Amino acid sequence: MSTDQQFDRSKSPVVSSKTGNRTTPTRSIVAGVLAAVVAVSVTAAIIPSGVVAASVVSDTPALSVVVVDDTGASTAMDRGAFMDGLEELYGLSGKLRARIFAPARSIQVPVLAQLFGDPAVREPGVHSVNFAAAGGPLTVITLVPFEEKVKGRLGTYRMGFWPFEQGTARASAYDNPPGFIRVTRENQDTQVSEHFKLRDFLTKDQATVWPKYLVLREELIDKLELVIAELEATGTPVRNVSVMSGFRTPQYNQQGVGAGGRAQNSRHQYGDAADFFVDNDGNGRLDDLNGDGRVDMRDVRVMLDAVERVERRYPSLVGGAGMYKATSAHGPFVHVDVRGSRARWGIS
Ligand SMILES: [Ca+2]
Ligand SMILES: [Ca+2]
Repeated sequence: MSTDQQFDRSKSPVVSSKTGNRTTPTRSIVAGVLAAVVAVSVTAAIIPSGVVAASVVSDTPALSVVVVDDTGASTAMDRGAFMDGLEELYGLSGKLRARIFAPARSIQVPVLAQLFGDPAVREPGVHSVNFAAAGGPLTVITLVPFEEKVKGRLGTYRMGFWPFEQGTARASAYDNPPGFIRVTRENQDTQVSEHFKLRDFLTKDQATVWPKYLVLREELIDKLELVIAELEATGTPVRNVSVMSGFRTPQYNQQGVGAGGRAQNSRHQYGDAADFFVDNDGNGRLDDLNGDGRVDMRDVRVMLDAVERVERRYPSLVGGAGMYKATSAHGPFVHVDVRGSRARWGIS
């Protein structure tokens, strides 16, 4: 069964993640980070070329962040702004390591604006900073505007045309994406969250063409991380998740449209869908998650049940989910997306 049947039910626009319940995971991260800040002075430095340096300094009881730009001027942030920034930074899962911005949009997260500097992040690109207070690199991604796609291409990378461009989009969730992440050989391993890298979501074609371009939504990454956390909390250890299919350019998606295949308006074209499976043993197929000695739809069900619990807890991340059987081409897997309304298919 394809996702086509589900498309007509999804008329409502994507719900902003800001309306979600952001209690436990984020707060524990904030508390953890604050503990680290109180314990030691922490320094962050831009990795590639120095735009700003930032220090998080402890001055108990007041905490402040001091940011130094490349002219030597320093700016202090108060504790409240720092707290707000951190809570925004890591998503509902507390595990995001990259934030994605449209080029026209100024950075809404104060701590990021301070850390990265506004001029630097207005340039489309993948900007990383080693932020020790957060336990590792953080990345601000500024999108290449959608309008830079010409005749279905960006440079030599083929993308095709989105449903809205072809006049077939029927809901605001199917508007053109705001822009693209430029993925290079050098930045493809950038960690977008604890478990995922940029490369995990790339369309699986045009292997020799660089740079490649990617549509990816933070809400999807956040949801995948929450599903992993849910699996772990309920007795399924997760050391490796394989994303079989993340973003699909429209030209690539189109090749598989048809009976039993991909949907014309597949969410994969919007960067908010992933077909994935837990693969701790790294053999390229789903593991025996329920421990009954077989790999089948019951193991897909374990993943789906975790998705259901995550959606109940975080209504802002609601979306589609489907179970898929093994074929000669692939093992069983689950599809999830964050289209903004509930859709289910292939459930057994
Ligand atoms: Ca496996
Ligand atoms: Ca099993």
